[in-house]
Amino acid sequence: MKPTTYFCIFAVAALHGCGGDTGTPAVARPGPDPWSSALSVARATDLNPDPRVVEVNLDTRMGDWQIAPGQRVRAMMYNGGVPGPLIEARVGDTLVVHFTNHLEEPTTIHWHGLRVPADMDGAPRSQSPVPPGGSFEYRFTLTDAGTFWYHPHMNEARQMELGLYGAIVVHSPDEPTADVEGTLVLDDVLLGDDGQIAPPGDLLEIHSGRDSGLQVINGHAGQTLAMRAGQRQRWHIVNAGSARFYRLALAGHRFTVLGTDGGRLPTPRVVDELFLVPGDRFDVMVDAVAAPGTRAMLSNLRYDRGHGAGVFSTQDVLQVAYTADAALPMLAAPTVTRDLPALSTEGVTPREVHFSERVDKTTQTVTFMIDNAAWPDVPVARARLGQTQVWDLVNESEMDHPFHLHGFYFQIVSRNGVAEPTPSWEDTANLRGRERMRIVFRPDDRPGSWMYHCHILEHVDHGMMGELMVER
Ligand SMILES: [Cu+2]
Repeated sequence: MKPTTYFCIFAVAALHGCGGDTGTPAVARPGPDPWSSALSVARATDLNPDPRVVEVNLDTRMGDWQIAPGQRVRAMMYNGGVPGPLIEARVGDTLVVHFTNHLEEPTTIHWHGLRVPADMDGAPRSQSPVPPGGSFEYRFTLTDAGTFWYHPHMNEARQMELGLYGAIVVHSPDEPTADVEGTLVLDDVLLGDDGQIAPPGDLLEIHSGRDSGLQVINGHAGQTLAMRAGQRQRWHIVNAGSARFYRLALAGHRFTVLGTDGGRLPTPRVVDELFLVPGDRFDVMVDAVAAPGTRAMLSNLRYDRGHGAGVFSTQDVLQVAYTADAALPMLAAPTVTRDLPALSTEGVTPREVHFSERVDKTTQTVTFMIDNAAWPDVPVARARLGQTQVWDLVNESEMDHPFHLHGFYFQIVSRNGVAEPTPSWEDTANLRGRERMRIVFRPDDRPGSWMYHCHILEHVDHGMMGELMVER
């Protein structure tokens, strides 16, 4: 069977209906030829004929990753690819993953953004590592539509830099119409003098996080994405980089944001830029407003993530090349909505969580801390089921720390006392240098041990992680 791809022609209307859209012109809208570029990545093969069960085999092994034409590096791979296979399902489906670890070191799979039971979360204190040669069956219900991803939760800075990550897209029954739908997994890979992925670096790299190297999308450098004038493309974007922040802009185009980490926004939002910290996702529409035969660059704009860390200069991420085909009529703006009320924080005493760092130049070590302690010594935070949690995340350092909470989506209430304009469900959000960010969430099911941490992989590896114990 010919595998479908990360970037494929997707008759979304036919597969999922086109509820939510109005005013769609009644014209045939052929897509371009199927992508033959390296943007294509295999989709996981569903072994189960039951339409409500997606059952896949997934393994980790060492292999050769063709990162650019003529350039191969030794890598860790899911099912022999980087990224791992795209897992696609519908909300309400059961996902079953038969996982086998063929690496020479233990690993786990964390389902970033999926609201799974604690013992399926692949995190420390909730799952034993899968040893070399070992297997584990992950089985859970997909409760939310959106863009998610999977990756190890052990030796993150090494295993993820070496290629262990993949995307998950969970569709809802009322998907808006797009001509083409695909997934873009962003990463950058640092190569050493020997042409291989560089081993973990020095104090400076641990401090800033690995945020340089070859820019890759869906595992390959120097990509080009075809677009037809008038077309509407839907991009599911995942930032799988170790420490790279993205401020994405596509010259001459705007993005219509349908959703973020925890699925749809209350209404779509039209923006010029998408800001993704490590671990972040976006679900966006891109309307092809330029002329046939033209080109546009998807760029990562300059961003300063704080004193002592890197200042990113503008970099090219993806070339967009318009085909010569005549322009299609533009589609009306998508009108999908979601009932997403702001969670009340009334009567809840906020819990302060402090993020800080300590550099010891004598011993050449750096420690990243939560509440003045490094994992595994960070005091356990406790919460009861149904009890609203208001956390004030206080960054005592000058540099940004992208905050990730396992198990539950949160809303950002305010930053430095300034209220966020629109509620959204997030599992990853940037905590800026010296910022106080208030978040609210309610663990109303799934008791157990849940991690919260900085998603700069070098920082989580060097202590910036804590545990939330949710009790009945
Ligand atoms: Cu950090």
